[in-house]
Amino acid sequence: MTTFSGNGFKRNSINADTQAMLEVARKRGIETVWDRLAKQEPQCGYCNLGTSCRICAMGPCRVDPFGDGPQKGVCGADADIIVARNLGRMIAAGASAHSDHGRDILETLYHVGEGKTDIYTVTDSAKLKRLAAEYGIQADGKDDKTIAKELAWEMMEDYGMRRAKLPMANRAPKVRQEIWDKTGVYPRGIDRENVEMLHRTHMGVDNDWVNILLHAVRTSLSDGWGGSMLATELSDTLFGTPSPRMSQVNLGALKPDYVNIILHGHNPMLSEVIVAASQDTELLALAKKLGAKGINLAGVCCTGNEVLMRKGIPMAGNHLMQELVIMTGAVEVMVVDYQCIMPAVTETAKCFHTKVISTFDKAKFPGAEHISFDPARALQIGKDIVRKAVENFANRVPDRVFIPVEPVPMMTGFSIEAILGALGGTPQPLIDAIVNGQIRGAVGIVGCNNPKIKQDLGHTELTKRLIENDILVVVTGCTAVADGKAGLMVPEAADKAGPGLRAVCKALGIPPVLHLGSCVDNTRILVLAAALANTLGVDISALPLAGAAPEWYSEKAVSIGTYVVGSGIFTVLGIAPPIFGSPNIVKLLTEGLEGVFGATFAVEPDPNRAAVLIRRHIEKKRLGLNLPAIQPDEITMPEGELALA
Ligand code: BF8
Ligand code: SF4
Repeated sequence: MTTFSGNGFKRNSINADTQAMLEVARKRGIETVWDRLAKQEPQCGYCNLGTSCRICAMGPCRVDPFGDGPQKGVCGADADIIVARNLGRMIAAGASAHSDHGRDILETLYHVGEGKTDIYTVTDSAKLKRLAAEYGIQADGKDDKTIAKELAWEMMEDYGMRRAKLPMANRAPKVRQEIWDKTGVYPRGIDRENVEMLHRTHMGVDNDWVNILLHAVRTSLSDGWGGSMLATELSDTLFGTPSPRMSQVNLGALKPDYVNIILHGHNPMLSEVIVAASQDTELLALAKKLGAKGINLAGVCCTGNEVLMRKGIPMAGNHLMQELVIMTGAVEVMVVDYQCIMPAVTETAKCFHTKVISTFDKAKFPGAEHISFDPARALQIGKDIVRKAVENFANRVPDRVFIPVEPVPMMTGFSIEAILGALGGTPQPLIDAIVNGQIRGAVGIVGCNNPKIKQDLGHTELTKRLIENDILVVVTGCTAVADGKAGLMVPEAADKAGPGLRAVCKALGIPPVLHLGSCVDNTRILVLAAALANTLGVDISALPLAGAAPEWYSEKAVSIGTYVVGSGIFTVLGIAPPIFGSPNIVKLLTEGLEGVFGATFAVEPDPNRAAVLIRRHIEKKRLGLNLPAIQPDEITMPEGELALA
């Protein structure tokens, strides 16, 4: 597989802020993720193919499917079994990460119900009541606290083994649910599917690679239609359902004369409280006394997306920016919760006055100060953290502060409720625009940064090609930050879209690229797809939709990609997953799944080529629905030099 780490900062990122900070890193001899990747190269070929196994102590084993080396591990597992087991475990880890995040939010809802928190409350009472109805809870005459407690108690069952079916999976079209029933992948308990995945992939349990992969799909569905969906819905219930608003993105989100606090990770519980604590008059007065103009918050990764969507807090950067943010010398505290936080951040912080504060007992970082988060004392903990940041402003070295760029505006806050609101309350105008061909279809571009691909190139090039082709793009996670930095998420970016999409965006005053939130909020895409399919009376797989993860790195992204395909949406990956040691599994995932779930994966690192694959797929689906369409094979691959070459 081609990698694009290369030498020279311009090969590492398309962004001026990244390039400027990499120059700082070079001058000061600070190691970054790109340096560490270079030291790892060449990376293990067996691991890249997915054919190494260290599940048991008879190993570690490697099988060599294309050479003269061993064809089986010590236990007799061949390439198919080893690749399937490894992939199943990746999906279980990703699904567990999302779902355990959901569990933390769920426990907070329960605490709210019991009156055991100092700040949390139900913010979206209407959503609470809708969820209660979905779970068969009688809400009439009950106050929000009582409903919250009863709903949380019911939802706790989603994690266990009493359910035959996860209730929120019922949001999928009936015909999709029948596919899940027929193939035996209808998700039951969230924890159950994850534990069963680990059980099946113990040595000597499930040795049928197809059977392993079917359970991997079931596990991912328990994430998409379970743990992640619950995390999104309950975060909206507690902290408010997002609505469109303007904010800013890139390293310019830091302010030179302010106390800067970076919110990094995924769980919005603490960051929401820090937003409140940063407005505390006593702390603001202290900041002024110490010479700061005020207290400024900025996000990194998905905690950033959560507070950007709901509060308009600016976003300093996506995944590959986490070390570089500290190198501005302008960060007093980086507060971390969990997921995607490189252990390297505490090393980088040692070169500056920045304090890293870890907050969840399940995610400790050597070199960080740990303040144990407790929902019962959340506001007090938030204030303690903000105070530490304010006091640390005194330790800042002004000569070292370097914020290389001005921030770029971006529009955020497109929950499904907000999208429907912009459309006048029903999905019909969007359906009409798709039916008449003004909009050809819609694509969710999601996922990470990966230093193997020039930062943000995959996201932004694919996005540009799709909107030029009148394809509406919805984004989450690090893609949202990439497209925001590239100026694609303001209403004026409609000028970069094809004529049909441009007209729709201008009429509604929205960008051609809509920010749906963090990575758990990919479930908003499932809900939107289900709503469109249900309105049209078809399955999700019949719709002109696709997914893409151009720069993915995380196990969570593998779970997302799998539940998206398992829900009937074709998905293109920009980084090859570790499956190519098993031609059988490659064939199943890229062709065979079509006959089972009505959707497949494709792997295409070049965003221009990925755009062509997606455009062809969308036109094929349009033909299937008898909508005006172009013959898919009339859409050709671009000639000449590829964008990534
Ligand atoms: O959950 S996109 S690098 S930050 S894994 Fe992580 Fe990937 Fe970013 Fe959010 Ni999602
Ligand atoms: Fe080797 Fe089999 Fe053990 Fe894996 S499970 S390490 S292939 S013996």
